[in-house]
Amino acid sequence: MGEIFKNLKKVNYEGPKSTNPYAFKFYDADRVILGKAMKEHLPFAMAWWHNLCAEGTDMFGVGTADKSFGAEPGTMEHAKAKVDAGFEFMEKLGIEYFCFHDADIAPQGKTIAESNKNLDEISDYILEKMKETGKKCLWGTANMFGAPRFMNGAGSTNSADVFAFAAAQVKKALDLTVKFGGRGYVFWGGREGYETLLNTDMKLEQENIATLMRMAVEYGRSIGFDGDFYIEPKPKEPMKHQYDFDAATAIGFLRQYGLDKDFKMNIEANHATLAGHTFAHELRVSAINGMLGSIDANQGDYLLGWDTDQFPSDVYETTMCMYEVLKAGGVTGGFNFDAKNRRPSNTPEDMFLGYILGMDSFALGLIKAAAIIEDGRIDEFVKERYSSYSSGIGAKIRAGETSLKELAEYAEKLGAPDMPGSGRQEYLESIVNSVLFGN
Ligand code: XLS
Ligand code: NI
Ligand code: NI
Repeated sequence: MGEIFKNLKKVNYEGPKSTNPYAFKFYDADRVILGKAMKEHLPFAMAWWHNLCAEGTDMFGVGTADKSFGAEPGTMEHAKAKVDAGFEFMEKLGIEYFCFHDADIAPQGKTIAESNKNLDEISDYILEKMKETGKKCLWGTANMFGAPRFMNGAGSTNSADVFAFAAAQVKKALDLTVKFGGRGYVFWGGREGYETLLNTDMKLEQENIATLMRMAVEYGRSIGFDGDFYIEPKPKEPMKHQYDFDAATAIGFLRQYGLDKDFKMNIEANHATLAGHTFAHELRVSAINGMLGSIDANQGDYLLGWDTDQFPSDVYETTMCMYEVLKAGGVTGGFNFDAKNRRPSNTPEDMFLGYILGMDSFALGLIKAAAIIEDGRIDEFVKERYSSYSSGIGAKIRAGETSLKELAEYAEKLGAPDMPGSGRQEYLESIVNSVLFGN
C-alpha cells in the first residue's frame, strides 16, 4: 500500500522557538541529558487501540474520526491498512515501539480458532514490517473486557467456561508478544472487579485472577518470554470497584500470591488520579518496592471522574514524573501513549499533533527534572530533613538495634524533644517554579 498520511511529513526537532505545528520543540532524540540520549530515557510507544482504532465514539454519539485508512472496516484488509498506517505513523514521528491488544490488530472471529487464524495472518504481516523498519513491540495484552462474555470479568468471572476462554486469549496474546519480541506483557483488569458485594465471592475472584496470572507466567516462561509481566492498576471504570485499585494494592496482591518476582507495575497517569493519588505518588510507591516497570503516558481532567486518556500537556506533571523516573534509574519498559484525541480533534493531522504534544511534554519534563536534580537544593533539603537518623539514636533505629525500652529511657532523659523542623513546602515549590520558568 502507498503512503497514507500524504500531507504529513517526517516530524523533526526545530527547537523551542519554532512555530511549525509539525515540529518538535523539545524532543530532540539524540540530545544527551544526564549522560543518556533523550530517546533512551524515553522509549516512546504508540498505542494501537487509540491511535489506529478509536474513532471518537462516546456514550452520546458515534465516531467523528475516519480510521478506515481506505479499507472496508472490520475486514482483514482493514487490519492490514491499520498496520500500514501505524508503521508509517511511527516512522514519521520517530517512535520506536508499539503496544497492542489482540483485539486491536485483527477482527475477532465467531470462535477462538477463527480469531487465532486472523491473528496469525496479521502478526506475520506486522513482523515483516517490524523487520523492514526496525520498530519494536513494547508490550502486548489481551482485551478481556470488551466482549459481552466478559461482562462479569475474565479471571474474576463467575463462569468457568469464560475463565477458560480468557486463558485461551492470554495464551495467544503471549504467543504474539513473544513473536514480536515484546519487552512486557500487561494485565489491565478491565472488568476484574465488582458492582455489588451482594452477588460477589471476592475471595474466589481474587484467587482466580492470581491463578490466571500464575498460569500466564508458567506458559510465558515456557515459550521463552523473558520480559516483565505488568499489572496496570486502576481503581474504577468500567467496574465500580476494581481489584487493582492502585500500586500499593496491586503490589500487596502480587506478594500475597507469590507473583512479585515476575510482575512489575505499568503506571498510567490518569489511573493514578482516579485513585486519588498523584501520578508521582504511584511511581514512587512502585519504585521503592522495586516494581517500576512501564508507564502509560497520558493525563486526566481533574474536573471529570473518568479515564479521559488525554495527551499529556501538563509540564508540571511530566516533570514530577520524570523526576521519579530519573531517581529510580529509569523504567525497564517504556512510555506508551495510552491517549486519544478529543472527539472534535478528528483529522489525521490531529493524530500527529497529539503525539507531538505528548512527546514534547515528556521531553520538557525530562529536561526540567534533570535540572531539578542538578540544582540539588531539593535533594539536599530532603537529606538534611532526615539527618537525625544518620547518627546516635537515629542510626540505631535505622539499623533495628534498639528497643522500646531503650527508647523510653532515652526519651525520659530528653524530657521533651525539639520541634521536628519545618517542612518548607512553599520554599521547595518555589524552587520547582524557578527551575521550570527561571530561564
Ligand atoms: C484502560 C487501560 C487500557 C490498558 C490496556 O483504562 O488504560 O487501555 O492500558 O488494556
Ligand atoms: Ni492504560
Ligand atoms: Ni486507562
